[in-house]
Amino acid sequence: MQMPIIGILPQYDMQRNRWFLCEPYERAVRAAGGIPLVITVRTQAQQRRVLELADGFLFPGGPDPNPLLFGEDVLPECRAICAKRDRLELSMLRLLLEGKKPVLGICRGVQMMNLALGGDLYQDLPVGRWQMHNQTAADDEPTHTVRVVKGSLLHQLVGRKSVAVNSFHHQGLRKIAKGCLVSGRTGDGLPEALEKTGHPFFLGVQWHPEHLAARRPEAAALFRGLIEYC
Ligand SMILES: [Mn+2]
Repeated sequence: MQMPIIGILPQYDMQRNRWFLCEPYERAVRAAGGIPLVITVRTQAQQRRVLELADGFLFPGGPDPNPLLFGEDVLPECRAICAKRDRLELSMLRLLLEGKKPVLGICRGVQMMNLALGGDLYQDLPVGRWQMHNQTAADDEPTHTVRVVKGSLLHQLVGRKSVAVNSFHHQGLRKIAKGCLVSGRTGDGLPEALEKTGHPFFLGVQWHPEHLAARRPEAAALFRGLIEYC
């Protein structure tokens, strides 16, 4: 499809009550040939209408999903929670699971995908037990590797057994939702990529390819894949 419309779920500034979107997401979508369309609608009828309108969807990074969503009380290690985003994104993901339109989730995005399908999260990845996942290095500096499962969608897109990625998360995928494949993991076994089997393109990654896409073809490939599957 020529110039597909990519519906992007926005971020939310809770101090100023503003929806916003960090530029690298929309830049990466445009560079891959898509037209970014930021979605803030909230009723389910409005969401269904937007679902018809957009050809593919992007769920970006953000604060911690509320652990109550997977039946756990909030631990002290859990950080900011944005109920507005939790509600909108879960609802949109559930609607998207009924169809076959391509969906790419980034960081919080992959966590919400796992929750929407019935999985859960570690509320915190303590340093010492896990390798460093909340880097202080620059946004576009890879700091850990992810081993890619042969034959997965991720493997098809990046074309390699391992990718070097950046990492800005302190939570992680714990119980993996039924019907999903962990297509990328770190050396210490943390899931970093999730795909839904039987869906042409329902892929989430725990890293931030939008910061890497300008210089690294294997990061740009995720956005190109999203556009190509539209
Ligand atoms: Mn990581």
